[in-house]
Amino acid sequence: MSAEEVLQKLSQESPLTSTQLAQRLNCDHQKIVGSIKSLECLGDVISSKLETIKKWQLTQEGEMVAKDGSHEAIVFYLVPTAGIPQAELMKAAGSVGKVGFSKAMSAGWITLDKTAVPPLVRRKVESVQDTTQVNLAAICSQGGDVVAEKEKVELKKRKLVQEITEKIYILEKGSNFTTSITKAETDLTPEMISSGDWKNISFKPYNFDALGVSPDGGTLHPLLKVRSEYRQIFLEMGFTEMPTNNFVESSFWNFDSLFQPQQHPARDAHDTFFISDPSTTTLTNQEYVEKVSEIHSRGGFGSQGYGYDWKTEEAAKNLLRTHTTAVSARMLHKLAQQDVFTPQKYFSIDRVFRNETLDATHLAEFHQIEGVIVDYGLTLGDLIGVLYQFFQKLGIHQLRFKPAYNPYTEPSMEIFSYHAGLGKWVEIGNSGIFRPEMLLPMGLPDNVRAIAWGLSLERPTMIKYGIDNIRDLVGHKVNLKMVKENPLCRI
Ligand code: FB9
Repeated sequence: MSAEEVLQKLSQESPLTSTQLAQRLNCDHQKIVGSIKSLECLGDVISSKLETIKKWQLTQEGEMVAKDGSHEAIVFYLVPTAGIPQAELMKAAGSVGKVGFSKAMSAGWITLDKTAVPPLVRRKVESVQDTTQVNLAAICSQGGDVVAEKEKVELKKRKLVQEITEKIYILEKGSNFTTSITKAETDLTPEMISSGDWKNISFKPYNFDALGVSPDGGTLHPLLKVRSEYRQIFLEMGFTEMPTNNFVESSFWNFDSLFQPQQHPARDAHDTFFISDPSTTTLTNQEYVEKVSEIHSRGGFGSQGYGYDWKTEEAAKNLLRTHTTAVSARMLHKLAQQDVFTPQKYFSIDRVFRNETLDATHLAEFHQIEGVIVDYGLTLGDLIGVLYQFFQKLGIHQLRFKPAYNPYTEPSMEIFSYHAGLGKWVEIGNSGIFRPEMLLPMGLPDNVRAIAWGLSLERPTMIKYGIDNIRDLVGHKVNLKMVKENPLCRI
Protein backbone atom coordinates (compact mmCIF):
# COMPACT_ATOMS: atom_id res chain seq x y z
CA MET A 1 0.00 0.00 0.00
CA SER A 2 1.48 3.41 -0.98
CA ALA A 3 0.77 7.02 -0.03
CA GLU A 4 -0.46 7.58 -3.60
CA GLU A 5 -3.20 5.00 -3.05
CA VAL A 6 -4.37 6.98 -0.03
CA LEU A 7 -4.47 10.11 -2.15
CA GLN A 8 -6.39 8.25 -4.89
CA LYS A 9 -9.07 7.21 -2.35
CA LEU A 10 -9.19 10.73 -0.94
CA SER A 11 -9.66 12.20 -4.41
CA GLN A 12 -12.73 9.92 -4.81
CA GLU A 13 -14.19 10.70 -1.37
CA SER A 14 -13.31 13.25 1.26
CA PRO A 15 -13.33 13.34 4.25
CA LEU A 16 -12.26 9.76 5.03
CA THR A 17 -11.09 8.23 8.29
CA SER A 18 -7.91 6.18 8.58
CA THR A 19 -10.10 3.20 9.59
CA GLN A 20 -12.15 3.49 6.38
CA LEU A 21 -8.95 3.73 4.33
CA ALA A 22 -7.56 0.61 6.03
CA GLN A 23 -10.77 -1.30 5.18
CA ARG A 24 -10.90 -0.03 1.58
CA LEU A 25 -7.21 -0.63 0.92
CA ASN A 26 -7.41 -3.91 2.84
CA CYS A 27 -4.34 -3.17 4.95
CA ASP A 28 -3.33 -2.69 8.56
CA HIS A 29 -4.42 0.58 10.17
CA GLN A 30 -0.84 1.29 11.25
CA LYS A 31 0.30 1.30 7.59
CA ILE A 32 -2.31 3.97 6.81
CA VAL A 33 -1.04 6.01 9.78
CA GLY A 34 2.51 5.73 8.38
CA SER A 35 1.37 7.04 4.99
CA ILE A 36 -0.51 9.90 6.66
CA LYS A 37 2.64 10.86 8.54
CA SER A 38 4.67 10.96 5.32
CA LEU A 39 1.93 12.91 3.46
CA GLU A 40 1.73 15.44 6.32
CA CYS A 41 5.36 16.37 5.59
CA LEU A 42 4.58 17.37 1.99
CA GLY A 43 3.11 20.71 3.04
CA ASP A 44 -0.70 20.81 3.03
CA VAL A 45 -1.36 18.08 0.44
CA ILE A 46 -3.76 16.66 3.04
CA SER A 47 -5.22 17.96 6.26
CA SER A 48 -5.48 15.42 9.08
CA LYS A 49 -7.13 15.57 12.50
CA LEU A 50 -6.35 13.04 15.27
CA GLU A 51 -9.35 11.62 17.22
CA THR A 52 -9.59 9.05 19.98
CA ILE A 53 -12.46 6.60 19.62
CA LYS A 54 -13.64 3.66 21.69
CA LYS A 55 -14.26 0.43 19.85
CA TRP A 56 -15.22 -3.10 20.77
CA GLN A 57 -12.74 -5.83 19.87
CA LEU A 58 -12.90 -9.60 20.22
CA THR A 59 -10.44 -11.18 22.62
CA GLN A 60 -8.52 -14.29 21.54
CA GLU A 61 -11.17 -16.43 23.21
CA GLY A 62 -13.86 -14.34 21.53
CA GLU A 63 -12.28 -15.00 18.11
CA MET A 64 -12.38 -18.73 18.88
CA VAL A 65 -16.05 -18.61 19.90
CA ALA A 66 -16.93 -16.55 16.80
CA LYS A 67 -15.30 -19.26 14.70
CA ASP A 68 -16.32 -22.46 16.53
CA GLY A 69 -19.43 -21.44 18.44
CA SER A 70 -20.07 -20.63 22.09
CA HIS A 71 -19.16 -22.94 24.94
CA GLU A 72 -22.87 -23.55 25.63
CA ALA A 73 -23.64 -24.34 21.98
CA ILE A 74 -20.73 -26.79 21.79
CA VAL A 75 -21.97 -28.55 24.92
CA PHE A 76 -25.58 -28.55 23.63
CA TYR A 77 -24.61 -30.23 20.35
CA LEU A 78 -22.61 -32.85 22.24
CA VAL A 79 -25.77 -34.02 24.03
CA PRO A 80 -27.31 -36.89 21.99
CA THR A 81 -31.09 -37.25 21.88
CA ALA A 82 -30.74 -40.29 24.17
CA GLY A 83 -28.98 -38.17 26.76
CA ILE A 84 -25.46 -38.55 28.18
CA PRO A 85 -23.95 -38.90 31.69
CA GLN A 86 -22.57 -35.53 32.86
CA ALA A 87 -19.03 -36.90 33.38
CA GLU A 88 -18.94 -38.21 29.78
CA LEU A 89 -20.25 -34.89 28.50
CA MET A 90 -17.60 -32.93 30.44
CA LYS A 91 -14.91 -35.23 29.08
CA ALA A 92 -16.13 -34.80 25.53
CA ALA A 93 -16.46 -31.01 25.90
CA GLY A 94 -12.93 -30.58 27.28
CA SER A 95 -11.93 -27.04 28.32
CA VAL A 96 -15.29 -25.47 27.37
CA GLY A 97 -17.25 -28.04 29.38
CA LYS A 98 -17.63 -26.31 32.73
CA VAL A 99 -18.70 -22.88 31.40
CA GLY A 100 -20.66 -24.42 28.55
CA PHE A 101 -22.66 -26.73 30.81
CA SER A 102 -23.56 -23.95 33.24
CA LYS A 103 -24.53 -21.52 30.43
CA ALA A 104 -26.53 -24.17 28.56
CA MET A 105 -28.38 -25.08 31.77
CA SER A 106 -29.18 -21.43 32.61
CA ALA A 107 -30.28 -20.86 29.00
CA GLY A 108 -32.75 -23.75 29.39
CA TRP A 109 -31.16 -25.71 26.55
CA ILE A 110 -30.34 -28.81 28.58
CA THR A 111 -31.44 -30.40 31.81
CA LEU A 112 -30.04 -33.00 34.22
CA ASP A 113 -32.44 -35.95 34.43
CA LYS A 114 -31.80 -37.33 37.92
CA THR A 115 -34.43 -40.04 37.54
CA ALA A 116 -32.13 -41.88 35.16
CA VAL A 117 -29.33 -44.11 36.46
CA PRO A 118 -26.80 -42.73 36.10
CA PRO A 119 -28.29 -39.22 35.91
CA LEU A 120 -28.34 -38.08 32.27
CA VAL A 121 -27.97 -34.70 30.64
CA ARG A 122 -30.77 -34.30 28.12
CA ARG A 123 -31.70 -31.66 25.54
CA LYS A 124 -34.73 -29.55 26.51
CA VAL A 125 -35.08 -28.03 23.04
CA GLU A 126 -34.71 -29.33 19.50
CA SER A 127 -32.32 -26.63 18.36
CA VAL A 128 -30.75 -23.44 19.66
CA GLN A 129 -29.81 -19.97 18.36
CA ASP A 130 -26.18 -19.37 19.33
CA THR A 131 -26.62 -15.63 19.95
CA THR A 132 -23.20 -15.40 21.57
CA GLN A 133 -21.52 -16.52 18.36
CA VAL A 134 -23.84 -14.36 16.24
CA ASN A 135 -23.13 -11.25 18.33
CA LEU A 136 -19.38 -11.83 18.27
CA ALA A 137 -19.38 -12.30 14.50
CA ALA A 138 -21.42 -9.08 14.13
CA ILE A 139 -19.03 -7.09 16.34
CA CYS A 140 -16.08 -8.48 14.40
CA SER A 141 -17.43 -7.53 10.97
CA GLN A 142 -19.51 -4.41 11.69
CA GLY A 143 -18.28 -3.03 15.00
CA GLY A 144 -19.85 -2.78 18.44
CA ASP A 145 -22.78 -0.52 17.53
CA VAL A 146 -24.73 -3.41 15.95
CA VAL A 147 -25.05 -5.25 19.29
CA ALA A 148 -27.11 -4.07 22.27
CA GLU A 149 -25.14 -2.62 25.22
CA LYS A 150 -26.50 -5.27 27.61
CA GLU A 151 -25.26 -8.04 25.33
CA LYS A 152 -21.82 -6.42 25.02
CA VAL A 153 -21.51 -6.08 28.81
CA GLU A 154 -22.33 -9.79 29.14
CA LEU A 155 -19.73 -10.68 26.47
CA LYS A 156 -17.19 -8.47 28.27
CA LYS A 157 -17.92 -10.19 31.56
CA ARG A 158 -17.16 -13.51 29.81
CA LYS A 159 -13.90 -11.95 28.56
CA LEU A 160 -15.00 -12.54 24.93
CA VAL A 161 -14.80 -8.86 23.99
CA GLN A 162 -12.92 -5.87 25.28
CA GLU A 163 -13.45 -2.16 24.80
CA ILE A 164 -10.31 -0.51 23.48
CA THR A 165 -9.50 3.08 22.71
CA GLU A 166 -7.99 3.75 19.29
CA LYS A 167 -6.46 6.87 17.84
CA ILE A 168 -7.72 7.45 14.27
CA TYR A 169 -7.20 10.23 11.73
CA ILE A 170 -9.87 12.13 9.80
CA LEU A 171 -8.42 13.11 6.40
CA GLU A 172 -9.45 15.83 4.00
CA LYS A 173 -7.86 17.25 0.84
CA GLY A 174 -5.35 19.98 1.64
CA SER A 175 -4.92 23.28 -0.20
CA ASN A 176 -2.05 21.70 -2.21
CA PHE A 177 -3.91 18.44 -2.79
CA THR A 178 -2.55 16.28 -5.60
CA THR A 179 -2.69 12.55 -6.37
CA SER A 180 0.84 12.36 -7.67
CA ILE A 181 3.62 13.21 -5.33
CA THR A 182 7.20 13.69 -6.26
CA LYS A 183 9.35 12.30 -3.54
CA ALA A 184 10.95 15.29 -1.89
CA GLU A 185 14.69 14.85 -1.48
CA THR A 186 15.97 14.96 2.06
CA ASP A 187 19.70 15.29 1.37
CA LEU A 188 21.60 17.84 -0.74
CA THR A 189 24.46 15.84 -2.31
CA PRO A 190 27.76 17.05 -3.85
CA GLU A 191 26.57 15.59 -7.17
CA MET A 192 23.43 17.76 -7.11
CA ILE A 193 25.57 20.87 -6.54
CA SER A 194 28.24 20.08 -9.17
CA SER A 195 25.64 19.11 -11.82
CA GLY A 196 23.31 21.98 -10.96
CA ASP A 197 20.41 19.49 -10.59
CA TRP A 198 19.63 21.00 -7.18
CA LYS A 199 17.88 23.87 -9.01
CA ASN A 200 15.07 21.59 -10.23
CA ILE A 201 14.73 19.30 -7.21
CA SER A 202 12.04 19.79 -4.48
CA PHE A 203 13.55 19.35 -1.06
CA LYS A 204 11.57 18.15 1.95
CA PRO A 205 11.08 21.13 4.28
CA TYR A 206 12.82 20.86 7.65
CA ASN A 207 10.41 19.75 10.33
CA PHE A 208 11.76 21.59 13.33
CA ASP A 209 8.92 20.20 15.45
CA ALA A 210 9.93 16.58 14.83
CA LEU A 211 10.72 14.84 18.09
CA GLY A 212 14.02 13.09 18.47
CA VAL A 213 14.03 9.31 18.64
CA SER A 214 13.11 8.59 22.25
CA PRO A 215 16.03 6.64 23.72
CA ASP A 216 14.80 3.23 24.77
CA GLY A 217 16.17 3.31 28.30
CA GLY A 218 15.33 1.20 31.31
CA THR A 219 12.61 2.19 33.76
CA LEU A 220 12.08 1.33 37.41
CA HIS A 221 9.24 -1.06 38.20
CA PRO A 222 6.48 0.64 40.23
CA LEU A 223 7.33 -1.55 43.24
CA LEU A 224 10.91 -0.32 43.18
CA LYS A 225 9.77 3.29 42.82
CA VAL A 226 7.64 2.94 45.95
CA ARG A 227 10.47 1.08 47.67
CA SER A 228 12.77 4.06 47.03
CA GLU A 229 10.19 6.38 48.60
CA TYR A 230 9.86 4.21 51.71
CA ARG A 231 13.65 3.88 51.92
CA GLN A 232 13.93 7.68 51.77
CA ILE A 233 11.41 8.04 54.60
CA PHE A 234 13.35 5.63 56.83
CA LEU A 235 16.66 7.34 56.01
CA GLU A 236 15.17 10.75 56.82
CA MET A 237 14.10 9.30 60.18
CA GLY A 238 17.67 8.21 60.88
CA PHE A 239 17.22 4.47 60.26
CA THR A 240 19.97 2.22 58.91
CA GLU A 241 19.13 -0.39 56.27
CA MET A 242 19.68 -4.02 57.29
CA PRO A 243 21.43 -6.48 54.91
CA THR A 244 18.61 -8.66 53.52
CA ASN A 245 20.48 -10.40 50.72
CA ASN A 246 19.64 -13.94 51.83
CA PHE A 247 16.27 -15.32 50.78
CA VAL A 248 17.24 -18.70 52.25
CA GLU A 249 17.26 -18.67 56.04
CA SER A 250 17.49 -21.27 58.81
CA SER A 251 14.40 -22.07 60.86
CA PHE A 252 16.56 -21.04 63.78
CA TRP A 253 16.78 -17.38 62.77
CA ASN A 254 13.33 -17.29 61.11
CA PHE A 255 11.48 -18.81 64.06
CA ASP A 256 13.46 -20.11 67.07
CA SER A 257 15.47 -16.92 67.76
CA LEU A 258 12.11 -15.10 67.72
CA PHE A 259 10.81 -17.42 70.47
CA GLN A 260 8.36 -18.95 67.98
CA PRO A 261 7.77 -22.53 69.22
CA GLN A 262 8.62 -25.47 66.97
CA GLN A 263 5.01 -26.70 67.04
CA HIS A 264 3.66 -23.31 65.81
CA PRO A 265 1.35 -23.85 62.79
CA ALA A 266 3.22 -21.20 60.78
CA ARG A 267 6.24 -23.53 60.85
CA ASP A 268 4.67 -26.33 58.84
CA ALA A 269 4.95 -26.83 55.10
CA HIS A 270 1.44 -25.47 54.53
CA ASP A 271 2.66 -21.97 55.43
CA THR A 272 6.40 -22.16 54.81
CA PHE A 273 8.58 -23.12 51.83
CA PHE A 274 11.26 -25.49 53.18
CA ILE A 275 14.39 -26.05 51.06
CA SER A 276 14.94 -29.65 49.94
CA ASP A 277 18.62 -29.35 49.03
CA PRO A 278 20.38 -28.44 51.19
CA SER A 279 17.56 -29.18 53.59
CA THR A 280 19.53 -28.29 56.70
CA THR A 281 22.31 -25.99 57.83
CA THR A 282 24.87 -26.13 60.61
CA LEU A 283 23.98 -23.83 63.46
CA THR A 284 27.11 -22.00 64.53
CA ASN A 285 27.41 -20.08 67.83
CA GLN A 286 26.46 -23.04 70.01
CA GLU A 287 26.39 -20.84 73.11
CA TYR A 288 23.48 -18.76 71.70
CA VAL A 289 21.74 -21.86 70.31
CA GLU A 290 21.89 -23.36 73.81
CA LYS A 291 20.28 -20.25 75.32
CA VAL A 292 17.49 -20.34 72.71
CA SER A 293 16.95 -24.04 73.37
CA GLU A 294 16.80 -23.29 77.11
CA ILE A 295 14.27 -20.44 76.80
CA HIS A 296 11.96 -22.58 74.62
CA SER A 297 12.15 -25.77 76.67
CA ARG A 298 12.66 -24.66 80.28
CA GLY A 299 12.13 -20.87 80.19
CA GLY A 300 14.35 -18.38 81.95
CA PHE A 301 14.64 -14.65 82.70
CA GLY A 302 11.33 -14.92 84.55
CA SER A 303 9.58 -16.71 81.64
CA GLN A 304 8.24 -20.23 81.98
CA GLY A 305 9.09 -20.98 78.35
CA TYR A 306 7.02 -23.50 76.37
CA GLY A 307 8.06 -26.65 78.20
CA TYR A 308 8.70 -28.84 75.18
CA ASP A 309 11.73 -30.80 74.03
CA TRP A 310 13.38 -28.29 71.65
CA LYS A 311 15.12 -30.02 68.71
CA THR A 312 18.25 -28.76 67.00
CA GLU A 313 17.36 -30.64 63.81
CA GLU A 314 14.09 -28.71 63.59
CA ALA A 315 15.93 -25.40 63.99
CA ALA A 316 18.52 -26.45 61.40
CA LYS A 317 15.97 -26.79 58.59
CA ASN A 318 16.50 -24.40 55.70
CA LEU A 319 13.56 -22.36 54.36
CA LEU A 320 12.67 -19.33 52.33
CA ARG A 321 12.33 -16.61 54.97
CA THR A 322 8.70 -15.94 55.81
CA HIS A 323 9.42 -12.44 57.16
CA THR A 324 12.28 -9.96 57.30
CA THR A 325 12.00 -10.16 61.09
CA ALA A 326 14.56 -12.97 60.74
CA VAL A 327 17.01 -10.31 59.57
CA SER A 328 16.02 -8.07 62.48
CA ALA A 329 16.82 -10.97 64.83
CA ARG A 330 20.26 -11.41 63.28
CA MET A 331 20.95 -7.65 63.60
CA LEU A 332 19.80 -7.51 67.24
CA HIS A 333 21.94 -10.55 68.09
CA LYS A 334 24.94 -8.93 66.38
CA LEU A 335 24.27 -5.70 68.29
CA ALA A 336 24.20 -7.65 71.56
CA GLN A 337 27.77 -8.91 70.88
CA GLN A 338 29.09 -5.35 71.17
CA ASP A 339 31.05 -4.66 74.39
CA VAL A 340 28.85 -1.62 75.08
CA PHE A 341 25.22 -1.50 73.93
CA THR A 342 24.36 1.40 71.63
CA PRO A 343 20.74 2.27 70.68
CA GLN A 344 19.94 1.67 67.00
CA LYS A 345 17.24 2.23 64.39
CA TYR A 346 17.10 -0.39 61.64
CA PHE A 347 14.87 -0.94 58.61
CA SER A 348 14.51 -3.46 55.81
CA ILE A 349 12.46 -3.74 52.61
CA ASP A 350 12.77 -7.04 50.81
CA ARG A 351 11.08 -10.17 49.53
CA VAL A 352 9.58 -12.77 51.84
CA PHE A 353 7.92 -16.05 50.91
CA ARG A 354 4.81 -17.75 52.30
CA ASN A 355 2.97 -20.83 51.14
CA GLU A 356 -0.23 -18.78 50.88
CA THR A 357 -3.50 -19.41 49.10
CA LEU A 358 -3.13 -17.29 46.00
CA ASP A 359 -5.82 -14.73 45.10
CA ALA A 360 -6.18 -11.34 43.40
CA THR A 361 -4.12 -9.58 46.07
CA HIS A 362 -1.93 -12.37 47.45
CA LEU A 363 0.96 -14.25 45.83
CA ALA A 364 3.33 -16.71 47.47
CA GLU A 365 5.75 -13.87 48.00
CA PHE A 366 5.62 -10.19 48.83
CA HIS A 367 7.98 -7.42 49.92
CA GLN A 368 7.93 -6.77 53.65
CA ILE A 369 8.78 -3.35 55.02
CA GLU A 370 10.04 -3.47 58.61
CA GLY A 371 11.22 -0.85 61.08
CA VAL A 372 12.98 -1.65 64.39
CA ILE A 373 14.12 0.68 67.18
CA VAL A 374 16.19 -0.75 70.02
CA ASP A 375 16.95 1.45 73.02
CA TYR A 376 16.74 1.61 76.82
CA GLY A 377 13.25 1.67 78.32
CA LEU A 378 11.17 1.98 75.14
CA THR A 379 7.41 1.74 75.73
CA LEU A 380 4.22 1.14 73.76
CA GLY A 381 3.86 4.93 73.74
CA ASP A 382 7.15 5.21 71.88
CA LEU A 383 5.93 2.64 69.37
CA ILE A 384 2.66 4.51 68.82
CA GLY A 385 4.56 7.78 68.49
CA VAL A 386 6.98 6.47 65.88
CA LEU A 387 4.09 4.90 63.94
CA TYR A 388 2.33 8.27 63.78
CA GLN A 389 5.61 9.87 62.67
CA PHE A 390 6.20 7.19 59.98
CA PHE A 391 2.69 7.11 58.54
CA GLN A 392 2.40 10.92 58.61
CA LYS A 393 5.19 10.95 56.03
CA LEU A 394 2.88 8.77 53.89
CA GLY A 395 0.08 11.30 54.23
CA ILE A 396 -1.77 9.23 56.81
CA HIS A 397 -2.78 11.07 59.97
CA GLN A 398 -5.62 9.01 61.41
CA LEU A 399 -4.44 5.78 63.00
CA ARG A 400 -6.19 3.21 65.16
CA PHE A 401 -4.59 0.27 66.93
CA LYS A 402 -6.12 -3.12 67.64
CA PRO A 403 -4.61 -5.65 70.05
CA ALA A 404 -3.18 -8.57 68.11
CA TYR A 405 -0.96 -11.60 68.62
CA ASN A 406 2.51 -12.31 67.23
CA PRO A 407 4.65 -15.11 68.73
CA TYR A 408 7.60 -12.74 69.00
CA THR A 409 6.05 -9.50 70.22
CA GLU A 410 4.03 -8.67 73.32
CA PRO A 411 2.04 -6.50 73.27
CA SER A 412 1.25 -6.57 69.56
CA MET A 413 -1.01 -4.21 67.61
CA GLU A 414 -2.58 -4.23 64.19
CA ILE A 415 -2.44 -0.77 62.64
CA PHE A 416 -5.46 0.73 60.89
CA SER A 417 -5.98 3.95 58.98
CA TYR A 418 -9.14 5.52 57.64
CA HIS A 419 -9.36 5.15 53.85
CA ALA A 420 -11.55 8.05 52.66
CA GLY A 421 -11.94 6.47 49.20
CA LEU A 422 -13.33 3.23 50.63
CA GLY A 423 -15.06 5.02 53.52
CA LYS A 424 -13.73 2.55 56.05
CA TRP A 425 -10.80 1.69 58.33
CA VAL A 426 -8.26 -0.55 56.56
CA GLU A 427 -5.41 -2.57 58.02
CA ILE A 428 -2.09 -1.02 57.04
CA GLY A 429 0.35 -3.04 59.10
CA ASN A 430 1.28 -4.86 62.28
CA SER A 431 3.58 -3.94 65.18
CA GLY A 432 4.75 -4.81 68.66
CA ILE A 433 7.44 -4.92 71.32
CA PHE A 434 9.86 -7.84 70.94
CA ARG A 435 9.50 -10.25 73.85
CA PRO A 436 12.23 -10.54 76.53
CA GLU A 437 12.43 -14.27 75.66
CA MET A 438 13.76 -13.10 72.26
CA LEU A 439 16.07 -10.28 73.38
CA LEU A 440 17.59 -11.58 76.61
CA PRO A 441 19.02 -14.89 75.26
CA MET A 442 20.81 -12.71 72.67
CA GLY A 443 22.59 -10.96 75.52
CA LEU A 444 20.97 -7.53 75.27
CA PRO A 445 20.85 -5.65 78.61
CA ASP A 446 17.60 -6.40 80.48
CA ASN A 447 16.47 -2.74 80.42
CA VAL A 448 16.76 -2.57 76.63
CA ARG A 449 13.53 -2.81 74.63
CA ALA A 450 12.96 -3.21 70.89
CA ILE A 451 9.84 -1.87 69.21
CA ALA A 452 9.05 -2.86 65.63
CA TRP A 453 6.44 -2.69 62.94
CA GLY A 454 5.84 -4.10 59.46
CA LEU A 455 3.73 -3.68 56.36
CA SER A 456 3.86 -4.83 52.76
CA LEU A 457 5.19 -2.92 49.76
CA GLU A 458 2.66 -4.35 47.33
CA ARG A 459 -0.46 -3.01 49.07
CA PRO A 460 0.56 0.69 49.01
CA THR A 461 1.94 0.28 45.47
CA MET A 462 -1.33 -1.18 44.20
CA ILE A 463 -3.23 1.67 45.85
CA LYS A 464 -0.80 4.26 44.51
CA TYR A 465 -1.00 3.00 40.92
CA GLY A 466 -4.67 1.97 40.99
CA ILE A 467 -3.89 -1.72 40.39
CA ASP A 468 -6.56 -4.20 41.56
CA ASN A 469 -4.91 -7.50 40.70
CA ILE A 470 -1.45 -8.32 42.00
CA ARG A 471 -0.75 -10.11 38.70
CA ASP A 472 -0.96 -6.74 36.91
CA LEU A 473 1.88 -5.58 39.17
CA VAL A 474 4.22 -8.55 39.33
CA GLY A 475 4.66 -11.74 37.34
CA HIS A 476 4.92 -12.83 33.70
CA LYS A 477 1.62 -11.21 32.68
CA VAL A 478 2.66 -7.68 33.61
CA ASN A 479 2.10 -5.18 30.80
CA LEU A 480 5.62 -3.80 30.22
CA LYS A 481 4.06 -0.67 28.73
CA MET A 482 2.62 0.03 32.21
CA VAL A 483 6.11 -0.33 33.67
CA LYS A 484 7.63 1.99 31.07
CA GLU A 485 4.89 4.63 31.22
CA ASN A 486 3.72 4.71 34.83
CA PRO A 487 4.24 8.09 36.55
CA LEU A 488 6.89 9.03 39.07
CA CYS A 489 6.10 7.99 42.63
CA ARG A 490 6.03 10.90 45.05
CA ILE A 491 4.67 9.91 48.43
O1 FB9 B 1 0.69 -3.74 54.33
C1 FB9 B 1 -0.45 -3.90 54.68
N1 FB9 B 1 -1.47 -3.06 54.35
C2 FB9 B 1 -1.29 -1.80 53.79
C3 FB9 B 1 -0.12 -1.08 53.91
C4 FB9 B 1 -0.04 0.21 53.38
C5 FB9 B 1 -1.13 0.72 52.70
O2 FB9 B 1 -1.11 1.97 52.14
C6 FB9 B 1 -0.05 2.85 52.53
C7 FB9 B 1 -0.10 3.59 53.64
C8 FB9 B 1 -0.26 4.25 52.26
C9 FB9 B 1 -2.30 0.00 52.57
C10 FB9 B 1 -2.38 -1.27 53.11
N2 FB9 B 1 -0.81 -4.98 55.48
C11 FB9 B 1 0.21 -5.86 55.99
C12 FB9 B 1 -2.16 -5.26 55.94
C13 FB9 B 1 -2.94 -6.14 55.00
O3 FB9 B 1 -2.74 -5.73 53.65
C14 FB9 B 1 -2.69 -7.64 55.08
O4 FB9 B 1 -3.82 -8.23 54.47
C15 FB9 B 1 -1.48 -8.16 54.36
N3 FB9 B 1 -0.33 -8.09 55.18
C16 FB9 B 1 0.87 -8.87 54.81
C17 FB9 B 1 1.06 -10.19 55.47
O5 FB9 B 1 0.00 -11.00 55.03
C18 FB9 B 1 0.29 -12.39 55.10
C19 FB9 B 1 0.49 -6.88 55.00
C20 FB9 B 1 1.75 -7.73 55.17
C21 FB9 B 1 2.41 -7.68 56.47
C22 FB9 B 1 1.77 -7.98 57.66
C23 FB9 B 1 2.49 -7.88 58.85
C24 FB9 B 1 3.81 -7.47 58.83
C25 FB9 B 1 4.43 -7.15 57.64
C26 FB9 B 1 3.72 -7.26 56.45
C27 FB9 B 1 4.53 -7.36 60.05
C28 FB9 B 1 5.11 -7.23 61.03
C29 FB9 B 1 5.83 -7.07 62.26
C30 FB9 B 1 5.15 -7.04 63.44
C31 FB9 B 1 5.85 -6.88 64.60
C32 FB9 B 1 7.23 -6.74 64.60
C33 FB9 B 1 7.90 -6.77 63.37
C34 FB9 B 1 7.21 -6.93 62.19
